[in-house]
Amino acid sequence: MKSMNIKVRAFVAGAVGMIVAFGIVELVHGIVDTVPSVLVAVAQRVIEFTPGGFATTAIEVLGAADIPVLITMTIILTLALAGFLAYLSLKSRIAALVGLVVLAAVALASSFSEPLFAPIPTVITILGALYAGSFVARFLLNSSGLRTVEPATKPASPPASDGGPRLAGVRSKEAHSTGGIAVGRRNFLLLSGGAAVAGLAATGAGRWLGSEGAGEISSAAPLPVGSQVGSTASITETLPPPLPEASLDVTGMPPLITPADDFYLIDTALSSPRINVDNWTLKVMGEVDNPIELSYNDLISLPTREADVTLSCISNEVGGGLVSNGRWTGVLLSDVLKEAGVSPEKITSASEQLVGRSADGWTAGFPTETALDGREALVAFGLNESELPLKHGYPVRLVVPGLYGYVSATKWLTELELTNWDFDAYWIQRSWAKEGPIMTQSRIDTVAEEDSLTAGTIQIGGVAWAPHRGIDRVEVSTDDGETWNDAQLAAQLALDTWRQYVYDWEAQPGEHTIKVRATDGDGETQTEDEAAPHPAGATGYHTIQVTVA
Ligand SMILES: Nc1nc2c(c(=O)[nH]1)N[C@H]1C(S)=C(S)[C@@H](COP(=O)(O)O)O[C@H]1N2
Ligand SMILES: [Mo]
Repeated sequence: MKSMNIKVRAFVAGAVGMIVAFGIVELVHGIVDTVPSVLVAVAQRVIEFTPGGFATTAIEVLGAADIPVLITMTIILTLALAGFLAYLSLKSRIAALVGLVVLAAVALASSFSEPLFAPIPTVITILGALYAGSFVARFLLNSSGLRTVEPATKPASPPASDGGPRLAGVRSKEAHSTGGIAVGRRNFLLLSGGAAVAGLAATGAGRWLGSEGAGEISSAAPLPVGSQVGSTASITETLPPPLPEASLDVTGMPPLITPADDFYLIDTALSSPRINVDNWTLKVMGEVDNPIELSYNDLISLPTREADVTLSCISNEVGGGLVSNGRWTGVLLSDVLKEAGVSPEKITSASEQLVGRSADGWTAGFPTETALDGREALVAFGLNESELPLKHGYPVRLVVPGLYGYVSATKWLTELELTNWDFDAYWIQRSWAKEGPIMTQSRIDTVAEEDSLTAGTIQIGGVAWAPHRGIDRVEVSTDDGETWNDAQLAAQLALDTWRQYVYDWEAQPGEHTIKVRATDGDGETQTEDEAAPHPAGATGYHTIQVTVA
């Protein structure tokens, strides 16, 4: 059996030490909410510090996969770095120590930017984990005889043939009187593997414990409204179930109201802030007469209502899935602002922007006017008659009809600030358009390019949306836009929601290019000009090519 190269052994020892360190932090994080996951924290800082263009591309390209990809990259880089440091420690303890201090500094700084962290437990955990990790790495190095063998005690061994120093301990076990328990490759691998498994098990246990806790925090429980002891809350306005006429019975049509589990998901949070509703407050501050801080009970004591609102992400491609329709429960944003003394007449240039800020420091801003113009902008705490799911902003978020999520729909909401227009919120700083009205769009849902179609009646259907303007007309073309046919429309559920359409196409065999276009309630037909999502939202007609047999 050939000995393992020194470099490889040192590298493995360092990486294994890091796995152990990660395991310790993850385990503590799973038990203690206020000690952040250092992995998530570091990856989160990477997201925040990457230039907008890159972050944006990553989000567009990777979509929901951005989280696992980023975490995996962070893990690989950190393990590689730790391996290198272990190797470096063979040549210069000082250099390795400096590297370790830098690692500790990065871990601490990243964790300190996480929402809801507690400084002292976090410092103890991170330093403890790094100490334990380097102890394990050192033990593994010692077990290889790498760190303890003095040149004088080296047994006579053939000169290294690969240019590097040969591993002394591998062939001669008696040589290490200085404390190293020299082991062969098999035992080294066993020891390393054991330590790595322990680290991974700790990580798994931490993840499991953490997810248990998250389950308790938001289990999509029924809304607490009206059932809170000592609360005056009651739903003052509930909506009747959607009329049957609002839904078309066509195979492949998305449900009129998107189930919470299927609601599209976009945010920069690698792990959702876990907020205890008993400690949660909403501050209304900035240029207001009467700054206030509402508890959850204060909030739900205001008149509550339901509203059907379609939410869309500006990153949605034409024909894409980053759009969903929810039945939201909440308090009118205008009612919350009124509590702070805000009224339309008092808006000045100093207070013309309303900025929502989240527990994780994310921001979104839109014209204050929009909150007061009569639309059902909500400080929402419910989705589809249940509490907001953790990922969709539990306990409280904003929903503003007609605006893309990036300028309006702050999840895990903790602050509303009235300020001037100069303030640039999160995605504006990263080069997206300052204002984000949702573009009129339509999508073909019931027919896809890969479907095998046969001649006869084919139902081309889907959804069209222009939140707060409504949809007046949808047309379908089956000849690449030469001629257009009016689609049948379902009843409009609300001005702020999408609308289903269907066109019964008498299909002939051959190749066909199908297009759809919608006209909003103002009589404006969506533009044919194709634009990418960046910077102001995708435009163009959803187009598919089909073959009919
Ligand atoms: N705190 C926070 N809120 C946020 C975001 C975010 O990154 N952080 N993303 C916004 C964006 S870009 C969109 S499109 C919507 C998406 O809401 P959803 O995930 O509930 O569909 O949330 C908005 N609210
Ligand atoms: Mo978005």
